[in-house]
Amino acid sequence: MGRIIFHIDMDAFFAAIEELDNPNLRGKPVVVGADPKGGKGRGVVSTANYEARKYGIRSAMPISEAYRRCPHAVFLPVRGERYHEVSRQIMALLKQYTPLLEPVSIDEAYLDMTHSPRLFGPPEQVAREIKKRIREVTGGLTASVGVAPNKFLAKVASDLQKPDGLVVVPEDRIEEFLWPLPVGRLWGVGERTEPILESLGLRTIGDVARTSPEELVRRFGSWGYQLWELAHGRDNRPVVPTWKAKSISQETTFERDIDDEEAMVQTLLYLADGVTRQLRDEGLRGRTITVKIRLEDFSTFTRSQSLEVPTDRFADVSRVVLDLFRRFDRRGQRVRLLGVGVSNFEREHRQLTFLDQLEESRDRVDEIIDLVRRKFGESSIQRGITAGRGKRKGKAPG
Ligand code: TTP
Ligand code: MG
Repeated sequence: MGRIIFHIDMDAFFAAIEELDNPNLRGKPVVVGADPKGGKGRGVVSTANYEARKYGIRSAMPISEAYRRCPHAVFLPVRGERYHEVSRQIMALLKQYTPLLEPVSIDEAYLDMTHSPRLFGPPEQVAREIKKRIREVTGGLTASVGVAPNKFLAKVASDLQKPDGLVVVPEDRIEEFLWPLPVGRLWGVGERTEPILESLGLRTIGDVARTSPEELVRRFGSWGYQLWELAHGRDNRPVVPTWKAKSISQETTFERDIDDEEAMVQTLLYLADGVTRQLRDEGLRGRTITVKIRLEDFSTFTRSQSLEVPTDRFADVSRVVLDLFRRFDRRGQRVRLLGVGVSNFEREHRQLTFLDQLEESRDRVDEIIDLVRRKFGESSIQRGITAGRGKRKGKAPG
């Protein structure tokens, strides 16, 4: 049997929270991000609600352009603390469905539901229940859910009927689902690659799947082979819960390649904030800080620096991030993507929840016993073969 992966992504997350906290905003175009200063502002859009998207306003677009497109929109500053509070509520809820939960960003996570005891009945039913529970715990936010045999397909599926969507891709209908979709749905294919693929006569994902992999490798290098695999709906990447992760990172691809240093700095700080919050939520501290930069010609660079002392502090990470970024010479090129990561964790500092630890030590009896003893005291558990022999303290059972 194949896997059952859920991808859950909140709808217009920051803007939806603003609407939740201020119902007067409903029905109006809402843009969350930098201050537009009457069209002269610098920086970018964090997100826009669906009303504002009708004007073509998108995440990571210059705020000045958003203002030009819709000057009468309600422009609001980012309230990070509040959004993270809601994010934590949602992640805690999702964790009740499986410990194999991989948060990808503030409003998005993969769940491997294959062996989840919560998966009674058809996955679609559980997906519906999750959507309903998210609405309840947040006080009214909607999520879109994709259910599929792997991460790539689940992510495509969750995006397909946004907002408030639910799309299930059964294992035996992958081609039927995937092949009619435009190439832009493939990972890494954006505004710039799409025309290149189209010039080769490749408009749909099915077109890519029917091209020879050699041809794609010749044009795009090893990425071409990945494209071909994805076009066949193949993706073996496991869902990696944070407690198993080697690094925590977040990245943003800009709607258009950007040249505005201020917007780059704003984005790096946003990413550093997200990554360090995630570290703290998980009780992790890392020594190595990495910045990822993809330029307009797709060349991709990473720059890392290690600290003496592992950290989970925004101040430490953002300082190194900005330093690495300022030392990077982009030779006048525009920036397409920015990422921030922290790795090289100091394991002793992990403060896992008891259930996490149990899950991590599945199949390892010794660790489980150690764990229970640490938690509930030496005499709380005995191995089968030694039970009854040791000196019992307290009341003997039965
Ligand atoms: P997304 O899930 O990409 O966007 P969204 O939830 O606003 O809308 P959608 O319904 O299409 O999922 O990102 C989640 C939040 O992250 C978003 O509300 C704001 C923030 N964000 C930024 O601040 N900058 C960015 O470039 C992006 C993409 C998101
Ligand atoms: Mg979202």
